[in-house]
Amino acid sequence: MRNSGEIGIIGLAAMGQNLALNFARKGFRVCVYNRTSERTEAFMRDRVRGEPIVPAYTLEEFARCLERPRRILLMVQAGPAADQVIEALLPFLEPGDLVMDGGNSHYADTERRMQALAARGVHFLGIGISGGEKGALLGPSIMPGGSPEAYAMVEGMLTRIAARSEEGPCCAYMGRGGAGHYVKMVHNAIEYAFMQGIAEVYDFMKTALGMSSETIAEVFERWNEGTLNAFLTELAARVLRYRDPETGGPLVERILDKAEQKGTGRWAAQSALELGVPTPTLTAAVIARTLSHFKGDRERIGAAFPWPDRRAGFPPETLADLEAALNLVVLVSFSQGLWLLHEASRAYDYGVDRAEVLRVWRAGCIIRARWLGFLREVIREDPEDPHLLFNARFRGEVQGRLPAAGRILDLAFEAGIPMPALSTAVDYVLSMRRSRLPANLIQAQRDAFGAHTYERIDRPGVFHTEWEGETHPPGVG
Ligand code: NBP
Repeated sequence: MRNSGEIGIIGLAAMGQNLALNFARKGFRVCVYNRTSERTEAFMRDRVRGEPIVPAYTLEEFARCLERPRRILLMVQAGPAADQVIEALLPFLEPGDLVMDGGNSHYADTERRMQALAARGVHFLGIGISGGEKGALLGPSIMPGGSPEAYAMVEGMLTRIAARSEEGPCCAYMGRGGAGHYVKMVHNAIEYAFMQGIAEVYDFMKTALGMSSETIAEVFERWNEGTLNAFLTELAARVLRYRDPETGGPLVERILDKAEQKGTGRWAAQSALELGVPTPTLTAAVIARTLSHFKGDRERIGAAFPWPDRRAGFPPETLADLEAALNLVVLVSFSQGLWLLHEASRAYDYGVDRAEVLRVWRAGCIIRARWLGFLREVIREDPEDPHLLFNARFRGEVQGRLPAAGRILDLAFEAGIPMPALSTAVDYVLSMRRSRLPANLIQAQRDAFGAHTYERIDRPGVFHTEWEGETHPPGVG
């Protein structure tokens, strides 16, 4: 297949293999390369069954295998590995070729790589890909960012392998520079928050209501029929039903309660803090994973910190309240993520169309949810407003669920159940609807101890006051 490969894939771990098969099964001629040749051999032997896939065992051979301009998709570990592959590949590239990074790279790395390759006349796209291994094979959600010219070189191919919803292929141009990876990062942050919300209501049902995994699975299945219809709701039910072949009991109850993360949720929280956008629920989900790691400390403190057992006497509407609470977490998480995306797009000049983002998330990706159609309508009503909460229909959905969320938080406190996603979601709404917050007292104190100045509500200007009494913390001696 010398010079005839329409697309080249570097990196043949789970994602690269499945994307190669997906492209090939859609009729594209694919060349593949992996640093360790045994992996390439195993892929060709175990998985390729007549699809138009040609292996290359050196980068030179790989570059020769592709038609010009070359279109190359990197599916290697994010971070230094992506830089190393690009560095090694460069001698074999020509101006006009296109390199795409489909890994979970940091958006700032993507911008840096894009500029470095542009200096050599090579195009670069940062592509967020969601859907996990199965999605890669059967149709992922694809979020490409970079120059429109570069995107035009692969639009036809990417939209062919993407998942499809009733609104078309789940692949669209996300914007300039690192927009694709930024959007994927926000996707993952929402995914963290959605999963945290699910984990919290599961904990409530198990710990406070004493329900079995089987019964909780039934509840998630029922919720999946309604507004909470979503990949993650469905998956929660499936996972809860799975029985451990060794013990016969639910496997989930045998799994160590330490949640891992690969960094995208943390990057989103860091970016939000840098841009000054409050995303408390997205951040709380990252922190909850971090906190879960301190298992030994939790056990030690818990043993010395008993909580009264208040399992009896829950009102009959508790399950309906819980469903409303999880809906609230989902809605608020999306609104925080979409605000972040709005501000990032402005700050970095991405030109992101958030309605298109929501369309691309409608199938093939981990945060696929029924709410996305509604959210897209809301955004389209006023695309320039950063806040979904300013939209009457969105506000109605949130407002109607707040009392239930409040009741759940009361009961959770009594039962000693932490609900960081739910409590931050409620706090966020309460804070965003308050025209006056107690930040005035914070400003007064800052001015009193550090002469940091303040503004007034009754006239313009910047003020400082010589506050009376001791305004410095006393020293020793
Ligand atoms: P991994 O993230 O586990 O990466 C393994 C691949 O990277 C192998 O092909 C490995 O080659 C290659 N690699 C490494 Br590690 N260091 C390299 C280097 N210095 N030079 C060349 N190749 C190197 O694979 P994955 O789980 O398939 O994910 C691929 C990318 O897609 C990642 O960025 C990931 O974050 C992203 N992603 C993954 C998922 C998912 O569900 N897994 C979903 C969406 C996005 P070797 O065989 O020689 O070691």
